[in-house]
Amino acid sequence: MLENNAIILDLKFPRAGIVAALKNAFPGREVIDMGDPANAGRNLSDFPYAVVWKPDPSLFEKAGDLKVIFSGGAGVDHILSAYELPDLPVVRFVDRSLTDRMSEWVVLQCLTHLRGALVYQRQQRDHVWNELSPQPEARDVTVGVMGLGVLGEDAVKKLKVMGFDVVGWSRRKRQIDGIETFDAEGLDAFLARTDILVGLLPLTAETRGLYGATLFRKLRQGGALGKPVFINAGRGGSQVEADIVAALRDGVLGGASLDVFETEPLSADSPLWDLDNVVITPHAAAASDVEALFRHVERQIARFESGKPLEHVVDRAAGY
Ligand code: NDP
Ligand code: OXD
Repeated sequence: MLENNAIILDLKFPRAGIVAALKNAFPGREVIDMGDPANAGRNLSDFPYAVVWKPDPSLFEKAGDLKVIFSGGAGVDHILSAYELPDLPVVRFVDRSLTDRMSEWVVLQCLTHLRGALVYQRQQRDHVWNELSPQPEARDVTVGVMGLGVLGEDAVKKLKVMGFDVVGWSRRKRQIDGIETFDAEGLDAFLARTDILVGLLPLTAETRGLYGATLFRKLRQGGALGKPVFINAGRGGSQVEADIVAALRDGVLGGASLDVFETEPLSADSPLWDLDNVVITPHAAAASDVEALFRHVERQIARFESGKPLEHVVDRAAGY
């Protein structure tokens, strides 16, 4: 057992959820909640654990004796890319509720584009009764998922249950029952099969700016939806928004659903807001449930303090 077993929290999440979840979390440990103004200026130099989401830039300098850093979300780009991090284990958040929510969002967006929901919404607003025909079935449409990690693997399985033809792409070749998979080398073949592209990649040096004009032109044209659709809930830094807008205007893409953006919040003057065939959600595809996050941190600290290996440790070289 460490002499000081306290936890620093620096989570830029809604306060009410944090305060409520803290009532029953971390028994027997001091929690220094940096969201509480009473802790401003507190000496953080000898605390072993930090749980962070977009932390204050000076946190890692001030907390010089950390042993483990816990990310408040599944993605870790908010810490890996922004700070000179000490060489410590970074544990990311992996949780059933987060995974389920992401798959709900992905399936919803694929069905939205499959069933012409945006067109029907406009028609309803204009009091127009007009059936879109022909209506393709899910089995006529290939959804290609980029990123087959915790979230991508769950999403491909649930898309399959909905009847879609599903293919997947990841850095290393993955085996998933019933899903044709491609590795990094197979990108062009994967894109040529894909009618609806779903991005569930982490943001790393390799994935930055990946979803741009060159990639969109490689997607299948003339499939059951006519034009390909781009859906992204990974990270906005992987997409080039000017290219998305141009591809939608030029008919290279037929639609898009975006939960993440190059800069968040999305600027009020972005042309994306006003394109008919675009769904925008405010980085809300799969929010972290704070109670579940604290339970996950408690489990990992218990492992760490009893000498067991931590789970979900980020590969710092790969960046995710
Ligand atoms: P994982 O680390 O479990 O999976 C990442 C996947 O991406 C792996 O399959 C990995 O390949 C693949 N990958 C990484 N880099 C490359 C690359 N250069 N080329 C090809 N494939 C690559 O992450 P999760 O599934 O848990 O989460 C994915 C991302 O989703 C998070 O990093 C976060 O950015 C985002 N997210 C967004 C949320 C939202 O609300 N919008 C909520 C939660 C997460 P391999 O299998 O070979 O390692
Ligand atoms: C995450 C996110 O990474 O919410 O968990 O984006």
